[in-house]
Amino acid sequence: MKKLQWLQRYTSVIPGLLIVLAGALPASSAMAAAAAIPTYTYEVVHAYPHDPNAFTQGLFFKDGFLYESTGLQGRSSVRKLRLETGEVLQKTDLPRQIFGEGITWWDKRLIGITWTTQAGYVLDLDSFAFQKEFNYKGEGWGLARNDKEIIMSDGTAELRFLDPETLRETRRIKVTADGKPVDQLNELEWVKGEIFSNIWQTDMIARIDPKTGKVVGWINLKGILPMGDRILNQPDVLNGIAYDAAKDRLFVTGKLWPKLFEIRLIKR
Ligand code: DDQ
Ligand code: CA
Repeated sequence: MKKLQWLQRYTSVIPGLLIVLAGALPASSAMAAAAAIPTYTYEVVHAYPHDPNAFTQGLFFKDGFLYESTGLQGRSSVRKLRLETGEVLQKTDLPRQIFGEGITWWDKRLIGITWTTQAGYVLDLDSFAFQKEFNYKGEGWGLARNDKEIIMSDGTAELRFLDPETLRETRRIKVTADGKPVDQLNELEWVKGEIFSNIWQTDMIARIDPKTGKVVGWINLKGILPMGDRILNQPDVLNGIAYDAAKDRLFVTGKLWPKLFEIRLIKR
């Protein structure tokens, strides 16, 4: 009897208490919403050697080879690599004043952008011979492509789409997760209808719906490069995603990383 009275008294209070608690913790609803975005971890399928002096800024895979651009003033370059050995098969240095950023390709051309010079360059994809320069406003960070367009990041939460022939901007999307902008979008890759973008200075890759700009998945690569291989408090962060569509292989590396990994995603 006593127990019942106790129960009656307190059950009437509990709903009110919950409302008060929910109001006091606005983060809880945001966390619940964040939990709705699927997260992925990874499994390393292969680890390959990668030049630890390459400050990786752009990466793509084409016809059996990796192409990489590197940054830093006076150390920027474009390279063609053998995946299995990391061997540099071909290389051209960019002018000293240029800080190299993302690269992609279209037909027989390799297209690259630079960090703060508001200028990009076009090279012959086979010979790496310089063809022309083009311009854009703002910073240049990552580049990627799909069947119709070139996609560019600039450090903000916006992605630009460029016409592959004129290299002029045609439109933009804003990238959001739970309605909040996601900035620091860096190296990009088009993977099976989504845009993958690593977030600068984190181990996270956002999977972005190209129509809405919404983040539809987070890939957490925490621990992929053992801490012993990292220079503490240095800029050797995850940067570089390449996809081999023919063999459905996904590659990642980072700035100054001694390794490049083929990974398989695991849904948590
Ligand atoms: N960005 O590629 C994210 C756009 C810029 C990276 C700039 C990092 C500069 C670090 C310089 C450290 C010198 C070892
Ligand atoms: Ca890429």
